[in-house]
Amino acid sequence: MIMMTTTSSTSSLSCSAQRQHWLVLLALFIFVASVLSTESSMPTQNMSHKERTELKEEAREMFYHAYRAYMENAYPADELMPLSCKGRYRGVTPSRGDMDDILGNFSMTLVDTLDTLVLLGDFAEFEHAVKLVIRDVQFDSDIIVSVFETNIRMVGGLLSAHILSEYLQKQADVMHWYKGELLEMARELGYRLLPAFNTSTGIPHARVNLRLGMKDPQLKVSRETCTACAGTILLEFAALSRLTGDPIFEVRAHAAMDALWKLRHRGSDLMGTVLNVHSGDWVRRDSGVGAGIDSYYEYLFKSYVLLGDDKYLARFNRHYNAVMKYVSEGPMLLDVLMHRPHAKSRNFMDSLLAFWPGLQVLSGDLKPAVQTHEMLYQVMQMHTLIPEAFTVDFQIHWGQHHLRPEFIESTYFLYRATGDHHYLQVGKRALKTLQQYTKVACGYAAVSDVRTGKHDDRMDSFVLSETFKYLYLLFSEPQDLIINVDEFVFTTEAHLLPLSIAQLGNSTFSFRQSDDHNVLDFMRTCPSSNKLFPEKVRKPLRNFITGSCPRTTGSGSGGKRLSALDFQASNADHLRAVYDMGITMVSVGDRSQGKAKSHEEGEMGLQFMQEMLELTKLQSMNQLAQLQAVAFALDEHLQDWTALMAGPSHFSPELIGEQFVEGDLVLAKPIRACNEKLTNAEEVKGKILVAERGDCTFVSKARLAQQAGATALIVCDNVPGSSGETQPMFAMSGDGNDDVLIPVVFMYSLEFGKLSTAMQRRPQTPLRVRIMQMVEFKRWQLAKEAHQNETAATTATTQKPDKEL
Ligand code: DMJ
Repeated sequence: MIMMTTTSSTSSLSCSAQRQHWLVLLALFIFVASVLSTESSMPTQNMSHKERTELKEEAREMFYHAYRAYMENAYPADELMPLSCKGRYRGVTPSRGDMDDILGNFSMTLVDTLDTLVLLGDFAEFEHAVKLVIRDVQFDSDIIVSVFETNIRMVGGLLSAHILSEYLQKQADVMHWYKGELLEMARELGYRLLPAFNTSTGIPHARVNLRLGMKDPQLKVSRETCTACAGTILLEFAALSRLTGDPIFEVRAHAAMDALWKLRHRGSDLMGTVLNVHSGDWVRRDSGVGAGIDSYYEYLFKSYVLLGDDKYLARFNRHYNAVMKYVSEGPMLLDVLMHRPHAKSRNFMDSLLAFWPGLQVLSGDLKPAVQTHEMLYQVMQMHTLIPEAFTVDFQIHWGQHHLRPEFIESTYFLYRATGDHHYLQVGKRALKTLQQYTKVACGYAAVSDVRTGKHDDRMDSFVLSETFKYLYLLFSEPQDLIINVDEFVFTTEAHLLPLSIAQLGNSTFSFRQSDDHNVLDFMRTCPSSNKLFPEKVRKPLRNFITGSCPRTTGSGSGGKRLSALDFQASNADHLRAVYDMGITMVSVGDRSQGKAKSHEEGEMGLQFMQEMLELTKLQSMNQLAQLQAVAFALDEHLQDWTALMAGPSHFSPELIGEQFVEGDLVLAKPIRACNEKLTNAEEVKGKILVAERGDCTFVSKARLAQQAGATALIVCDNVPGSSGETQPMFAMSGDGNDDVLIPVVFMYSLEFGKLSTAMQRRPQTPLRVRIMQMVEFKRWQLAKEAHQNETAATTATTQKPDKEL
């Protein structure tokens, strides 16, 4: 899944100007922490065997409720639409855009689900389903599909079903008619994906036409893919090669992994999220462990486990250390820029990263796994279902819930590693919540917004292949399962590939299994509950979320939130509002308690407090993002300046430290700056150009501005009402080329509206602005104020003797 910024057509260039004030403090502030511990730290109660068995059976029923709904109402479609209670077919059901690249009209949900039937011990249904797949599923369709999704869901599903069919033949004396048909289907599908690997880097295209390969005219412009998309191939392709004896798949997948490894940032060891498959240039340099990257890291580690090649462990360790150094912040995992790893690139986390604790468990790093899992559990309790994305203060960023497996997957691995019944209780809560909020008459429905609980007509195939599988596994005991899951690697889609695949070897692949890294031993070295006490790790985090300061959308009285910049200490309403926020202002009346000696010293005290507050703000800004500022003077004499928040870009030079660009503003004509030339190019020379978002890429607007001789470009949003106060600021992506030499910044509509109002106020005089780092603007202001205060103090002292005389 790649996150993209979107454009829409309307424009908003005006909004009432609002004067911003720096904080003026009239009393000494004492902050009263309003963080109260609400939960006791009682250790988790053990779950009885009876309850655990009941939950296991409930998980099984959940699976069948969804499976039957699909088989009876949707099969042979790829997915069930649980609200319409019918199948979703590519080219027939109204398109959802790129999201439909998952669908290939190849009965995806059934193929994805086959091995879950075996884990549930339902051999009869498994046999029936395998026969259906062999009879009905075909791949010769003129359809463009996602290479990544087709690999993990279809190739992985077919392979694990093949492996389990042969296993059942031997162990359960069934399916004697089976002659490897599923493996042949996997091989055929593998061949249909191969044309995507014909790139100069060896990194596969994101999409391929099942029948025409890359010859589909729609794929002519294809060049961008995500790191996870290209780096989540090897497990399935290696298994395919080892099982069929045809090395091509494994060779191609190794080459893709090698090419990706070369693209890591040599300084930080981090990867970006989107890249160009031909040039190998990064298109998005955001680096985290969630959407766009997640399973690349997972496959490095699991390739080592499955294939025994030490190089993958070494690579995983390099990336892992980098992630723990730059991305991990306590229990949180926050994206940074791969080339500027100390700069956070966004202030929200997506739900896909919930797989990370499970991977940490497998790699043996249990403590941070326990911590991140605990944070996610609290997010779940706070919003009932984990939203698709949530902010650093745990508010909803994207409200959808797609019934994803990642959190339950990590819960399962943590339980296996620790034996701590807390994880059974977490699983119970997750299960009951799914029952209460997502079960519908025809299966289980995703939720379009966890705030309203409104259902979405969508049940992805991973609900059956992963979500219910991990739930069932969590509550089952080894004797409940026909296979020993410890002898298998779970792919990213939870398909089972046996560790014994390594022994099959491959004629073209040099396979080394060193004594130092015995795979089975390694898999079993996870610390056990005897040595580690997850309760102790979780306990300090119990109130992690309740103890943070959630972003409020309105004041207690229902009005707009009072921001620090608007605060006026002489305003009684503001004083009441800060009091309501838990800030107590105490007027100290007794010298023994620290009363200022004189009015002047009181003033100094106030200044000191003000500086402290400013410094705190500066620090948090530094941490959050490399925020840019578009500053302009509020008066004609350029004395009183204010700054508006703006976002940087990945493709233009950064303004660092004291660097700034100052100039008069001029609006692009046409305003979107997407044509070949600006009609007011002459006027633009030497000025700061403003263009509106939309119709073409950010970087092409930048090139046009540069061509016309602008000294900088401000891109303003085209979504009315958008603001950096309510949505995260981001860095604009480029196309991997470094030809833009002027600074380019982005402003949301509300912020730009203030600039626009200032321009309109004096239509005859061009508005002069300064683009710089926000943190530098604050420093500049502080220095200016300090200088003014100093001058005022000197004047006062020189006047004093006269007065006293
Ligand atoms: C699944 O298809 C896989 O787990 C993939 O790696 C990530 N996304 C979905 C589930 O959320």
